[in-house]
Amino acid sequence: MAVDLLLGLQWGDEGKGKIVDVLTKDYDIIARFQGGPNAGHTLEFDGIKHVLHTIPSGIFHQNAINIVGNGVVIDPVIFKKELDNLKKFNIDIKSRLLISRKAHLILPTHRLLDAASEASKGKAKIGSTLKGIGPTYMDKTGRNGMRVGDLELSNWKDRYRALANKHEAMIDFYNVDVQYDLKELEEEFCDAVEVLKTLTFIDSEEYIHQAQKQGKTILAEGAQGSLLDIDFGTYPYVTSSNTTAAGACTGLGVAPNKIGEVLGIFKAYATRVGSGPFPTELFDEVGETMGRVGNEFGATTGRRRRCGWLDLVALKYAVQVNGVTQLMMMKGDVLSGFDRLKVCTGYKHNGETISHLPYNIEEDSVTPVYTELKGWDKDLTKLTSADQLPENLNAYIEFLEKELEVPIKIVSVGPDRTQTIYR
Ligand code: 2SA
Ligand code: MG
Repeated sequence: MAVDLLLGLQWGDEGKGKIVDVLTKDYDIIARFQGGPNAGHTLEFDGIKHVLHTIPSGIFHQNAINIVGNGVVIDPVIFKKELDNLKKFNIDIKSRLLISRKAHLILPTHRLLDAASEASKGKAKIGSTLKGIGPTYMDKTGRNGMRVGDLELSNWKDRYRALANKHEAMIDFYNVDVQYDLKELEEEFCDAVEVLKTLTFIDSEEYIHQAQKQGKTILAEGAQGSLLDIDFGTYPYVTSSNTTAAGACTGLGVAPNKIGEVLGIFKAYATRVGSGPFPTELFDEVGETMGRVGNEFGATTGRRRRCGWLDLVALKYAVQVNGVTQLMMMKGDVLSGFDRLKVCTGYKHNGETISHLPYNIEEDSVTPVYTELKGWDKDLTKLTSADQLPENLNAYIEFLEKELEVPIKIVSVGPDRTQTIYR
């Protein structure tokens, strides 16, 4: 069986966690392929809200196997906290959650390096989640990293020490004010490593290959969004992994010809957390309302998310880079009550109107060109089927489908599992 992908098409926080949870009933295996505890995947059902960071969003389903793939970076300390939060749900973690030996480890000093790097950048900081993501991927590509499989070696602490020593020298080099008690952090790290070691480590590419041969259905769950991709995002204001479709191939060891459906998920408006360009950002009451009604706060850091109109230029780019075959529109309910809605369908750039994403989308380089559509008033949160959607929302959806040339198959009308409409 081919592996289906579920990807965020904007700057993250599109609602991937919710959709994976909704779709898991159709899949045997859910696999994360990139990112780490910078992600905040929010799931709501039975009146409880869960936030996952490293653990795949299929964990609440009894029959699904969840895999943390080789492309992911794991912080044992945060991982342990996630496991602690799950304890009360009596999930058989050992048989349902499998970890790739090739996934890299986030050390406490990676987190400190992230903080030092951000502090040294001053106003130009990336606005990272300070989870050590960048420095860990730097060690991976620099061929210095520690992997989960290394924890099976008797001398793993020596390897840890050698890498941490190097990091300490690098932190000094930054010459910024980062306060820390490394001894305490190391104790916490070593305790958490022991917990991690109680889980099942696997060669996940082999496991997935065999599962495919046996006809198992597999969904690869992306984290962050396409515009935060290290290659195709708004560099340098991006995360340090490939969040796009190709990242699932390298992050799980799945061949490109074994990829099936590519499910692209987007919000009916746009948000961004952290620094970096955002052409359709709103600084007025409209943006403020989107943030308030949509509860737009970082699920990992609690930071307020910036809000703006839907950017179809950027969304088309993401659809193209990922080869999206089906779209899912989230948070349409948040737009209820606006008289008119704007959608960015082009940019003014160097005196021309363009409909593709140029190299630079910094503020003074592009000005959005908007198409206006009629809004709707109806509260969508109680709707259960597509025939109940208000006319103007249908017109909004059809406009987007025409522009993006991909069908919108799911319209989400609230955070709960049940608030999901199929078209
Ligand atoms: P990092 O920590 O090195 O990956 O940060 C680099 C940039 O990537 C952004 N980023 C994110 N953007 C949206 N959502 C993310 N996850 C959390 C959430 C974020 C939070 O679900 O809300 O709680 O703040 C996420 N992770 C990374 C980050 O803001 C930087 O712009
Ligand atoms: Mg999120």
